[in-house]
Amino acid sequence: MTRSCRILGAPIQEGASQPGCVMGPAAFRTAGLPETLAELGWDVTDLGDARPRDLPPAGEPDDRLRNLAPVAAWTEALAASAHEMARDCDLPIFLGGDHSMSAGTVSGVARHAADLGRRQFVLWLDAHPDLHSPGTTVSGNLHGVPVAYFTGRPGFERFPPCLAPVDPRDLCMMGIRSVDMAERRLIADAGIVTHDMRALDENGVARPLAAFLERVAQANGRLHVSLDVDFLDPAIAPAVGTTVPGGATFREAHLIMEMLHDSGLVTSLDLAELNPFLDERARTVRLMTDLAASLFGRRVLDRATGTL
Ligand code: NNH
Ligand code: MN
Ligand code: MN
Ligand code: MN
Repeated sequence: MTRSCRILGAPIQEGASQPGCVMGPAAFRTAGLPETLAELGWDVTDLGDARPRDLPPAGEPDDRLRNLAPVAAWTEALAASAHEMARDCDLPIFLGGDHSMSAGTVSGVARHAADLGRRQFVLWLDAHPDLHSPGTTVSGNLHGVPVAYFTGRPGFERFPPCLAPVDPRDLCMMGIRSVDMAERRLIADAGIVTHDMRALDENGVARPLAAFLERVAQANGRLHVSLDVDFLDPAIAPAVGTTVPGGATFREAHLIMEMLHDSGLVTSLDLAELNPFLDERARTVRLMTDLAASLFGRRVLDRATGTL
């Protein structure tokens, strides 16, 4: 049976410190992402780009939190779209856009899981845990807060209410290697399963991921995957404002996507933080598109028969 995918651009850049993520959705389309997924046998509909109905102007120079009003407006708009898209297709994709987009996308898909009486799991692939609250962020950049928002942490009074918070125990983080003090405490206190880069060096990606997927399957959960470009090593993925050395390799990232495909568990995907202004001959957007293709079923050899 043909599976359906809807694609929505989320050209938000107000959550990041540097401009450029606004060009992310256009770069993914230029790289042929919708066509690539269609060639893999998916029924693909590109819904174009989202935009909040009333988008407050960026910049509040007196405020410690950069662009709070526009990020809150984007959160509301993306949550509404994500809720509908989760209902209307098998696997919605959200093309970022900086990672503040995920406050909206994850809270929206989690609402649909709650409608179905199912648990929403989240695989967070990132150099950063993005667990700050407006009260703890040091940088004031709101791409550092989406996980705290969609897990229902306090301090988000100026955001729309998070209607179906994700249980922090249903989160799994991989690739983490830049953690601020407040986030460190929260990871320990909330019991968030976190495979930092050292853990991946020691254990590889396959075992920790298989264990998490087993938990999702046992719970009959739905699974959202949020892929931040800076999960990848900057040597292979330079198009991101917050590069951190020592990230995932090409094969580690593809293996994760291949295993996710084979699990059949993924119900939504974010491609976040692509800043095409910082790319080199489109290598990052091509790699991100190829990773999405692996998650949607592209493979080297058929695992069952060993033939091409
Ligand atoms: N923790 C830092 C901050 O709050 C970095 C967040 N930047 C990201 N997150 N790119 O993925 O500013
Ligand atoms: Mn992030
Ligand atoms: Mn619903
Ligand atoms: Mn990051």
